[in-house]
Amino acid sequence: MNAQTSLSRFLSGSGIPPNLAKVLLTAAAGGKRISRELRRAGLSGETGITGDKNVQGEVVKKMDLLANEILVEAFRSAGDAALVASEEMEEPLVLFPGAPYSVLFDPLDGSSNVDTGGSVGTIVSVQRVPPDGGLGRESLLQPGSTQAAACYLNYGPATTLVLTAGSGAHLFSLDPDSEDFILTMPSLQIPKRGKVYATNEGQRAYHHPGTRKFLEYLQTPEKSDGRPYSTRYSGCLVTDVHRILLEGGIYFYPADTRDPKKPHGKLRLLYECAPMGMIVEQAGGRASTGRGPISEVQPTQIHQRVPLYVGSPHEVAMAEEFEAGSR
Ligand code: AHM
Ligand code: MG
Repeated sequence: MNAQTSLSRFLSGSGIPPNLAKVLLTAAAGGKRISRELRRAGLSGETGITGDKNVQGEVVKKMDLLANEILVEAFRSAGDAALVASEEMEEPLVLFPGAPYSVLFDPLDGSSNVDTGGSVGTIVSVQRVPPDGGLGRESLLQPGSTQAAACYLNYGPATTLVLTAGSGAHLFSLDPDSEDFILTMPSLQIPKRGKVYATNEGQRAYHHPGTRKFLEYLQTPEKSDGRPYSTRYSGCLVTDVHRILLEGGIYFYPADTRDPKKPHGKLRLLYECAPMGMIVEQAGGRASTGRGPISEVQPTQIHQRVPLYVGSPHEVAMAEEFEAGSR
């Protein structure tokens, strides 16, 4: 593939089932619209909050809702998703019964960055509709290992799309002139280890002892193995994982004691952790709850939260040892 392979050309030559390719193209088209709206948000009055809270009790930004509408409408007009579920919708929405795939998304990940010019993202998980064709919310309670595809868009200085349909993870850059996604890094390989960690250290007081010990270890100088690590934390999972995918290291959002109603941390399994995990694993990295692979967690609720440790194999294995108390 050369530098001018467009997303549609890549997908049509990739052996990905045409219906699945279509779902990924719809997600990319939605992402393109979100990227456009983000660039003009300050002008169009789409900054700030709506005054409402979402189903999870979190403050909703105007851009959260706009991004959600854009994606729902993209899938509605494309006709290629049976069911869509989102961080911003309490219940899944039936769109096209009979379509072979369902889609779950976080329309605007890291949206607290929008008003201050920071990077944000979109995360999409694509699931197969179960063979019985049932479209209840239970049909979406599938472990990450069975995802058909996943992608994320990072809206930073450039808009970047990273996708996998189970054979490698591939990076596309949005060409602002042609408005095409162009393949710029095929078959990504995450470095086996890195020099960076991303986590919200302000929450240290709420961390469990294993997490604290892990952090202390990363921060302790030891020239022979490259410590101390550096912190890079943007407040956007997509942006932080994107850096780690390219340069190595670990992102983690652990279980903590901050909110007794959220004993498993903050991030949602089905539309944040599972798809980001699939992408990183397809690039040779790992995604864990700290106890085992994210991809093996059997979901019990659509908006379920899990602890997440994702990145280079070396750092994720180390995190698991600290969380298990074996070091
Ligand atoms: P969001 O989907 O509502 O934006 O929440 C997820 C975000 C992640 O992108 C980010 O890593 C994390 O929440 C930041 O949370 P905190 O402010 O607790 O560090
Ligand atoms: Mg999010």
